Amino acid sequence: MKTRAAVAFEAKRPLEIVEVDLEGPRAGEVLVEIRATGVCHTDAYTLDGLDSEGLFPSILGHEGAGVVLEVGPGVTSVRPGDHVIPLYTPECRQCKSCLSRKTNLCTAIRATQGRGVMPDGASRFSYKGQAIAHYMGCSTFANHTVLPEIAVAKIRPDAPFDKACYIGCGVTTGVGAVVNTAGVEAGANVIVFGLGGIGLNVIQGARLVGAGRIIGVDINPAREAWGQRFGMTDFVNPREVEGDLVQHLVALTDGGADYTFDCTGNTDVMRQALEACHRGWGESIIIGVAEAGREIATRPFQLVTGRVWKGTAFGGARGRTDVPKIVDWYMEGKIQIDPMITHVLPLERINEAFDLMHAGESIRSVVVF
Ligand code: NAD
Ligand code: AHE
Ligand code: ZN
Repeated sequence: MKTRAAVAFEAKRPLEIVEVDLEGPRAGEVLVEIRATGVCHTDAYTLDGLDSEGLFPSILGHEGAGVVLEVGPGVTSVRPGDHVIPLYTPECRQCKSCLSRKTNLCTAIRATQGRGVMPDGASRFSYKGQAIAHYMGCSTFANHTVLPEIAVAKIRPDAPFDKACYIGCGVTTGVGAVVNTAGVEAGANVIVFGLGGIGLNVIQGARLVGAGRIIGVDINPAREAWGQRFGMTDFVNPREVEGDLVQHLVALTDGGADYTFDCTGNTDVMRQALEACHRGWGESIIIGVAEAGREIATRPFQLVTGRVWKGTAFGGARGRTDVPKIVDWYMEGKIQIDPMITHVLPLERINEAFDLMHAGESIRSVVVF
């Protein structure tokens, strides 16, 4: 079939809206009509050529929601008409990782996903006879995409696509980092570095679990009001702090935070986040994705004295199990999504979503088909 897609033909070049060819689902696969997709900073990072796994040409996008149109042989868990969210972290429930119960990082199809192809080693997308790579196993910047059955979460049909799509990455990542990865307790003090599409969800997750002080740190002063809307109790703009930022945060939290979260992708900020943790028990969770070649550093003494450095992907969520529950939380009013979606654009204007993000003007842009 033919479908409309925003194709990344080259790094650092705007996406081009073209009609691409898409092969139908093979065994264990589903064809999904994407109705809406968010634009996450990770899409921008790959488009900017900063992703060591970045492939071109490719169809980016990993934060979508849509409807199953067709299923391949052997598919049993979804059928045509089902509403689904594509999962860049699938859940096969059979691999060593899924069975370990220690991680959400299913390994069933990670190798082919990283090479931009389906599990059989081939792409389903092409343009003028040339293969186009899938992205993070999702490629939601296309009106139709093919996904392995294990990489779709079936969701309730009354959830609006233009909001539910954000649960495909940002909401689940931020809220899940608090609930699943850190396990923040009621009353704990939390510092969130970077109050964008992910960081604000960390803040609302911290409020959800009853955290004590929730301190937001951002170089964009406009983010103070945003943080307050979702439960932030204090705001720190590093550019307005006299002296050392870490010392300032440690003083503010009576010796350091119980939990800190990096939602910037900046490795210098990751170090600050670790060192702003309380001696003896503070845990710092890396969410941000750093540019290829960057490394983190700290004095080992920071860990010897009890601080813990962790990371999280997709908020530690097991997609097919947890995503439908997060959709329920949204539909029941336990978490907010609508106010964070600052811009809604047609596919033809998708490049504006990247401009708005880089200018610090959007929290989340959603593209509707
Ligand atoms: P965003 O652009 O919406 O937000 C980033 C925020 O960080 C902005 O508010 C910006 O002003 C702030 N910031 C930048 N530099 C800063 C600094 N030095 N100090 C303090 N604040 C600073 O991006 P996003 O969509 O929220 O994504 C955030 C990061 O999380 C990205 O690196 C993205 O790739 C990553 N991410 C990771 C996962 C995961 O599963 N681990 C999932 C989604 C996104
Ligand atoms: N391709 C990058 C890694 C990018 C990365 O860490 N991605 C996160 C999700 S970001 C969503 O916005 C993730 O899920 N990581 C686990 C995994 O298996 O990719 C690189 O550095 O090569
Ligand atoms: Zn993302």
